[in-house]
Amino acid sequence: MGLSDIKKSDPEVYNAIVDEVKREQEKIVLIASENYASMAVLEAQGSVFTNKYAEGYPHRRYYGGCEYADIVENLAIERAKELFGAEHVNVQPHSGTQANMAVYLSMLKPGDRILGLSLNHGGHLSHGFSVNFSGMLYNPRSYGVEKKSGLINYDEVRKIAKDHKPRMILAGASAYSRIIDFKALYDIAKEVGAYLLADIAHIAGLIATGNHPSPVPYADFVTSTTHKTLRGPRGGMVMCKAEYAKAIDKMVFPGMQGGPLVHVIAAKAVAFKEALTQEFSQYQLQIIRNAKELSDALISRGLKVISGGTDTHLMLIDLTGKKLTGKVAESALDLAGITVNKNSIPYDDQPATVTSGIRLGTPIVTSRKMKEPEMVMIADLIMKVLDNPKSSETIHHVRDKVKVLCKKFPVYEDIEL
Ligand code: DSN
Repeated sequence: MGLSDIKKSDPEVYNAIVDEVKREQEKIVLIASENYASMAVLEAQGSVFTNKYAEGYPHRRYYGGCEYADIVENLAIERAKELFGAEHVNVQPHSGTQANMAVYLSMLKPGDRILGLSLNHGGHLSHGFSVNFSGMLYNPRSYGVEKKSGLINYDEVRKIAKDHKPRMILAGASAYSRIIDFKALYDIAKEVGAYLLADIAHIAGLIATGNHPSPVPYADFVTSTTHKTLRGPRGGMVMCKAEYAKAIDKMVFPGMQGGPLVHVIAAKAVAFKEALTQEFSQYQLQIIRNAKELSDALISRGLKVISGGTDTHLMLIDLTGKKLTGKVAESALDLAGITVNKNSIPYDDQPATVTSGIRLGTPIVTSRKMKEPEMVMIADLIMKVLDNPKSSETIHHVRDKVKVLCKKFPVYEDIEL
């Protein structure tokens, strides 16, 4: 990947790109929802397909000259179907929230009741949060996790579903570290006559490789982003049973989007091909192994992990025992070269801008080929900062160690800056 033209024409943007490359190289990024896409994905996303309008679907477009756009969209669709065993796939949604919106708008009427995991307990904005369209247009209620175990109690979900009588139940989370029982949620949905929408954005890579049970055989709709564990470009997708295919396609375009981002769809196709390889399965397994190792190492060093550990790529740390807020921890760790995000923990008494927790995930460090020994080193570095978040000596010491570790696991060897 070369940057010689932008270097001449727009030094301000060029410099920001160079600094971002350095940031990604020189910091240990543990944001659970991020990943570093392959150079092939970046090349497809940076390709001439950014120039093309292709409203419509392959071979049914509203513009001439779509023959190559058709090829990449069909490749993305067919590969996604193979990857997830889905009956129908729409790869045009620009984001995960827009994928969810396509399902809501095609199946629900304003005012219909929905039921999803509470944002404060690890759910997502688009699962019925009050200031999101899903909470504004529909009548939401939420289920949570148990205070003691940190786990979803499916009997409790059933009780709430029987009381609220939702038209759609949302499964999926952005800060829940344990296996989600999609079959149990499907059974509950059917008992109360609701659709099941499984949003697998965080765990799509784990599901595609059999490292987490798949909702695809049950759920009426499965949505995802393509850039988290799946390691593709930033974007969304909808999978559904064949009977809903027409309604979903019509709602994505022309219902709520105009031109699809063909360059992003090309990059989705490339990512799905990568995800179909044996190497990708191994990679997903290592993501989980790394998360378990990091979680165990942090627990043995005195931190509290919600639910006592993880089955996936992420963990949620309760900092109340350390008398630290998520906000303080996030900024101290970032100064030391370790990027995480503050995150509410279940039953948090701090506002979302402060929080009592941080969320850690291992997709990026695993993309950098780090393994269990590095997770133990990272746990030590995290503890040093959390034990002394105000000490500039500690921050400098950890920052130096982080730089050395990052040098051993380079990210962008092929970029000519
Ligand atoms: N904002 C994403 C996350 O960080 O989990 C979810 O869309």
